[in-house]
Amino acid sequence: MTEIYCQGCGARIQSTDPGQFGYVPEHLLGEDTVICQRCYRITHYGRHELGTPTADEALSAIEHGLEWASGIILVVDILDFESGLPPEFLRLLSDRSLLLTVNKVDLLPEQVPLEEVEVWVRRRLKSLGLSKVDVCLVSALTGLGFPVLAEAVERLGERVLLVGVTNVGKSSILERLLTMRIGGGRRRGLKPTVSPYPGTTVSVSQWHCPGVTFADTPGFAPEGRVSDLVEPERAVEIIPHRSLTSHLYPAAAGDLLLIEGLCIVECLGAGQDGLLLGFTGSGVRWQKSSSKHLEKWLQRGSFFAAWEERTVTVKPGEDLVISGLGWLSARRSSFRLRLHVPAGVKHFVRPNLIGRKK
Ligand SMILES: Nc1nc2c(ncn2[C@@H]2O[C@H](COP(=O)(O)OP(=O)(O)OP(=O)(O)O)[C@@H](O)[C@H]2O)c(=O)[nH]1
Ligand SMILES: [Mg+2]
Repeated sequence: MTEIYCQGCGARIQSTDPGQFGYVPEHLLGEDTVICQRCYRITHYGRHELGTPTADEALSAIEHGLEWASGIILVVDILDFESGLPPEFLRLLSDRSLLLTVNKVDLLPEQVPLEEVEVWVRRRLKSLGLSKVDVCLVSALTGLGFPVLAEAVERLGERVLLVGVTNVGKSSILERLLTMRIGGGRRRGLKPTVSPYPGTTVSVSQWHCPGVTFADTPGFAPEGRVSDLVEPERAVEIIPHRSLTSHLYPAAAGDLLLIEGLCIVECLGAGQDGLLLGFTGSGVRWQKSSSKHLEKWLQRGSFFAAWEERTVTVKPGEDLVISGLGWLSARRSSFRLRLHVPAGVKHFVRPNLIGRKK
């Protein structure tokens, strides 16, 4: 019997185990069964079922896709840029030419010029040893940047693979590219399954268009993102979907900034009039307190098995990024900060993304 694959998530269709990916009840199996029950329920009811593929399953699907592909679109989320380029993932792509597609730029504040963001992206890539990649800034939500992306895709050959870490918008970008290539109607309403929960796409799904075949892949599971350490429902609140919010705090030694049980930033030292400007998704609450209450706040975050401390210096014009959560931008002064994060969470110091550049 020929195997059928779910067009939405790439899982092999089966009707033996509702607890596994690709399930379709037997009486619904037909020649044109192309969507599994999980994708149907995600798309129609916004449900999150059966979890996500394991990191190894995702990796093996990506490797399989890489062998097949003539060209690669590497998708990153502008709001979690560094987490989208983990070295262990880049090693898989090291001998391939890449079209880096920086998605979700609609979430940046309106006053941020995209030309400036592009310069910032190119500088960041250079510092990561990726100066040779082509770059496109897009929003799969609004369609911004897609004419340029579609033109760049023409140079990738006949087999184009979308890769990236989970939840950066690979399937959403593919959906827009498909609409540009073959229109919605001629796909009989079929589209790659998109959801706010990381880990939606399960395996490789291919989409044939005139002159090119696209393939979607599951997201590479990066290490060290706060959003991957919490329950899926909480992750959806943390990951910015509709907007980014900023929080401005004058900060001096002895101040604590609390990012809702997910991270505590202790100010050990700062110059005069120093300001910390925090950015996270709008579902994350911030609060200011004092170092003398540190123990109390750490205990409140005890749903994490362990916490870690890092001491970091952030200069004016730099951001301290907390992977999978957001970032703090130092203004007017250098800061000596002690970061309390759930064990394993990564942090980065980088030139600031938003605001005046040096
Ligand atoms: N604001 C905004 N949200 C976006 C954009 N692109 C995708 N999203 C949202 O980001 C979430 C993840 O999108 P997907 O397309 O499922 O991401 P993915 O990379 O395929 O995710 P996995 O299959 O889990 O690896 C969904 O809630 C999308 O609606 C964008 O340009 N702007
Ligand atoms: Mg996907």
